[in-house]
Amino acid sequence: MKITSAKVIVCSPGRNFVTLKIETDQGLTGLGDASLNGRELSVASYLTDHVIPCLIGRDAHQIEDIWQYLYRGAYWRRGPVTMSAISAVDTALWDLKAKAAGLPLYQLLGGASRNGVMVYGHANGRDIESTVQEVLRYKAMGYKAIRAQSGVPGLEKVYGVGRGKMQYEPAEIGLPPEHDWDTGKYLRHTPKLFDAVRSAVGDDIHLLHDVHHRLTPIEAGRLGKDLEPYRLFWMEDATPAENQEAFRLIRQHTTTPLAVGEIFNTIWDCKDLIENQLIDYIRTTVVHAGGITHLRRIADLASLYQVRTGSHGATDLSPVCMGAALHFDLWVPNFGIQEYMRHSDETDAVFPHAYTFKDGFMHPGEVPGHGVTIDEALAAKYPYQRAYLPVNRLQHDGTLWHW
Ligand code: CS2
Ligand code: MG
Repeated sequence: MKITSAKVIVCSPGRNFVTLKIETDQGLTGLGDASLNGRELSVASYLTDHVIPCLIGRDAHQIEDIWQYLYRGAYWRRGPVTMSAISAVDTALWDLKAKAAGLPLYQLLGGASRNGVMVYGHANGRDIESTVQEVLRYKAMGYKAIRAQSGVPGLEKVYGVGRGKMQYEPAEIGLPPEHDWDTGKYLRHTPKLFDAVRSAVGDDIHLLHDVHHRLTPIEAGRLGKDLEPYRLFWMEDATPAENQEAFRLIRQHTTTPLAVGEIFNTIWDCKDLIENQLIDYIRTTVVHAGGITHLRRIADLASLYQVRTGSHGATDLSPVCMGAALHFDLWVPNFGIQEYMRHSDETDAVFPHAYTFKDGFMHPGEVPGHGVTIDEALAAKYPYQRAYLPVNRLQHDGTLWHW
């Protein structure tokens, strides 16, 4: 099955997405997500200007050889732009191979290991009371796992508090919005949030929280200890993870499970965390960590240390990524949970898909491939608009902090 052409589709149905479409001499097409929030055009160019010319004429069935060609052959290895481009090619090739076989993608990986994929929803609010109400609303929708994020008294804007819609999208058109940050206010507030949420929602709902890289290791240890009475499913991105060793300090102070990895793009970013059992869930994704091919390697390493998967699934990862991720999730033996931040209606219309949600679980569907397509005519009606993620500055002195 020869690759005859490939193209990049950039569109913005409510937010920016980059999609790679590969066509073959057997009339089959494959899709891969290449969206990198705030740096979309870099990946689009990497694919169009540097990758696609090398794909034409290759055998689409040679997924591994093409992966190695793009990874080792680039000389300049790793990084979010390079790996998002490789991920998109890999995902499109797995889509093609499954279509050629007439099978849903999960069957090529090893078949279903579970009945469905447990996902978590995103409850957020300006204050504790509104967040509690949102958590109860998600419980009523059937979610078994719910992430809770709230505004912090004394801070105007914080990560995770949306603009009142089901889909939380932090990127804004124009230059990066600047948020104030104060760790003390956050550390005093968050245990109160979970005291109220756990009391309201009961013991059977899994509760999650995203610290979003904003604490030092010892502060993360303190928060993890303060949250122990509320038995979180995980505390995510507790501290910036370039220094994987930093998680050892957190581990020394708390038994609250730790999740990290949505911004990782290869196994090398998490090798030490996993081998030293410094985390409990690895959040790497199909779109940013080398596609299905590399994500399987990460999951297999994690399984040796009882680390489970918990892939990122925010609105800035397209339905193409979500579809492929659900096939991966249905198969992977050491599955933990899948993030599911619902996309907008415009996005869902541009990306028709076979996956479904019911009572807190999702299924990728049974159609050949990963089950997600793109309506190119509709996509063309939503042109790209440059948008940026926010930055944080410390409220007391303006130091540029972690957002
Ligand atoms: C967050 C994301 O969903 C999450 O866990 O960390 O919303 C993240 O902020 C965005 O994906 C950044 O583009
Ligand atoms: Mg996160």
